[in-house]
Amino acid sequence: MGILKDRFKAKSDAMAAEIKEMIKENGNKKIGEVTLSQIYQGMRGMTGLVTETSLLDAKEGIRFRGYSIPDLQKKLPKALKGDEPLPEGLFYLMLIGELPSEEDVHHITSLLQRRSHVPNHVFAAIEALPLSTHPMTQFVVAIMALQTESQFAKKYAEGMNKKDYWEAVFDDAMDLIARLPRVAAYIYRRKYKFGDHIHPNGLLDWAGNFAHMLGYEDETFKELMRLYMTIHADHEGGNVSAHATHLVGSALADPYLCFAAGMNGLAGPLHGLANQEVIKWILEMRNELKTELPSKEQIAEYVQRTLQAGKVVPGYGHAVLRKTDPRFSAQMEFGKKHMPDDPIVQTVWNVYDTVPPILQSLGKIKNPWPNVDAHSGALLVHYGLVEYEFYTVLFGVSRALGVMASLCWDRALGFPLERPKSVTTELVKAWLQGKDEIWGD
Ligand code: CMX
Repeated sequence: MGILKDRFKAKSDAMAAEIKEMIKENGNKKIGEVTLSQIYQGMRGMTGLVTETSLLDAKEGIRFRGYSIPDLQKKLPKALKGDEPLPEGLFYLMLIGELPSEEDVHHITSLLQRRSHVPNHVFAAIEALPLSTHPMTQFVVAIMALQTESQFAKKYAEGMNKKDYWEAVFDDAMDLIARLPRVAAYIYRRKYKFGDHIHPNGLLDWAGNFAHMLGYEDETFKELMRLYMTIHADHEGGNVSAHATHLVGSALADPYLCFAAGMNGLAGPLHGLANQEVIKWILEMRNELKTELPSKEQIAEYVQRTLQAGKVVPGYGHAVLRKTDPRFSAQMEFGKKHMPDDPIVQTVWNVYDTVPPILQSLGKIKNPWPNVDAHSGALLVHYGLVEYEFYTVLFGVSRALGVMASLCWDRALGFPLERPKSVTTELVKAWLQGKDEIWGD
């Protein structure tokens, strides 16, 4: 086995033994109660999953193995002359649970380079789709085409011992992460750059090479990709993309099938598609108002019109967070450092000054603050990546790091099939009248 696999095996064996003991001693202890509104309203606040890679605090934001985004920016290894963390380092942290050394990160970069070959039939599957196909649909089709390469699926068909599941999942996870930038860049260049594809550069890090294959050679764009790939990677386990990946994996579907499921969820406008919706909304506002830099008064009026039309203000609100998303703040810092005078970036900041009090005044929105998607598009537009329908694919490439690390843990810890109980409203009504009970299993 390789160094990374050996370390993961040692960590996960120890954790599996600890959890077994913990369940034996404490398995009947109760964690909270479930209310009727929770089962009707998206299970908000209901603890029901274990995800080792990161933890979301409503007031503080995300921590990856205990480290906040500013911590990661300080403590994770960086590219030569770079300031932003290398996402390979975050992957190591999520998988192993410890900060990586420079050498560990180089090891992951070269592992990913070695595994990055994409078979021709994957490109053929993408080419079979009309050019007008949404990039997220092309992405999911490509992931499904890659599934022919699954080690887990092959070994399971041959009759694998359940003790070996984790290793086949680990191999698939690494292969998938390695191949995604090439697939995503292919979709981008096919759809928006007349199929003028760019070969990978084996000397670059994972995110730097992704930027290169997309066709953006500016060093600060590469830095943006390193930051972007780091901050979008994981947001604990209950969000739609992470939960869908985990749920499908619980049926022992291979990592390609699981990741495709997660990406179908990410493509929803209340989740990852919000990043395209934000920039679309800003561009429409600028067009309608015929100005590059709308005033705060104009923005406030446009927000009211959006709400009156029965739409959400994209990029604002969150199911768990109750403050400005630190992923938004990290991107704002990047904007202040590299492009403080860009009108679209300034518009994002003016929207930030304007929207929260308006949403707050409605009285029903639990979190009036911006989430990660409120900022990302403006930074990309600055570098000329204006094709906003592609933005969720970038999010998806990054999200692979978190959900694949988690899937390795799921199989290493032997998590079973996920199968919560559902009820009918008929049963709920009978239960409210004391005529029936809500069965526990
Ligand atoms: N604009 C207008 N209304 C909003 C709103 C927003 N940004 N955020 C929440 N609301 C509304 C809800 O639609 C809901 O309205 P109804 O009661 O009429 O149905 C009400 O406020 C209460 O919602 P909530 O409890 O505060 O929020 P939820 O946990 O139900 O939803 C989220 C969270 C993210 C889906 C929601 O805030 C939203 O739709 N935001 C805009 C889309 C967005 O930015 N999504 C990206 C999230 C981050 C990500 O996953 O990438």
